[in-house]
Amino acid sequence: MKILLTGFEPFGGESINPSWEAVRLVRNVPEGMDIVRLRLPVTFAGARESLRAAAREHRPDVILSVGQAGGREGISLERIAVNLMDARIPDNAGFQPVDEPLYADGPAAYFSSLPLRPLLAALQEAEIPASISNTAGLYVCNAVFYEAARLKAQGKVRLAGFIHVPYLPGQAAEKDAPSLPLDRMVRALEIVFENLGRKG
Ligand code: PCA
Repeated sequence: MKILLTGFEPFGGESINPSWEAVRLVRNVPEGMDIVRLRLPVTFAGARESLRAAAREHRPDVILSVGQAGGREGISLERIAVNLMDARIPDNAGFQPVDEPLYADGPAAYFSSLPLRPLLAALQEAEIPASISNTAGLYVCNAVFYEAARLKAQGKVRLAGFIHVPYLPGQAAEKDAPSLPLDRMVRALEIVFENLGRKG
C-alpha cells in the first residue's frame, strides 16, 4: 500500500512547522506500507498543485496530510473539508483570499474517509490527547484536505484525510499555548498507519 504523507513548511512567523518535523520522523510503519513524504509550501496555489502533481506521479492508495493548528490541545482528526478559502493572514506567497470557493463547481464539503472513531480510540488507548475536529479552518490546510478528498471522490485514491497537530513545546513556550512533544506526534502518525484498515 502506498501512502502519500505530507507536512508543511513554516508560516505565520514561525521558524519550524511541527507537521513536517513529525512527517519526516515517522519510521515504524506496518510491513508493506510504502511512504512517500512531501513538504508542501504554505501557499494556496503551490500546495494544491504540488499535492495533485505528487498524486499523479506516485499514484498513492492513501493521502494523509498533516498541518499545524497552533492553540489546539492535542491531535485533531479532521472530519470535514470545506469548499472555501478565507485567510486571516496572507499565505507565504502573499495571497489572502476572502470567501472564495476552491472549485466553483465543487460540492460544499467532503468528509474524511479515514476511520475516525477507531483512530480516536487507538490514540486514546496510547494516552495521546486527541479529538475529532469539525473544522480544519479555511486556510491552506483545509484547501489541501479538500484537494485530497476530491481525488478520493474521483476514485483516484482510496482514502484521504487530514490531521492537525498542536505547537511543539518550544513554539508554545512564549505564547502560553498548549503543546505536544514531537515524539508523541510521530507516534500518533504511526498509530494512524497501524489502524488505517479499520472500519470507520
Ligand atoms: N497550518 C495551516 C497551513 C499550514 C499549516 O501547517 C492551516 O491550518 O491551514
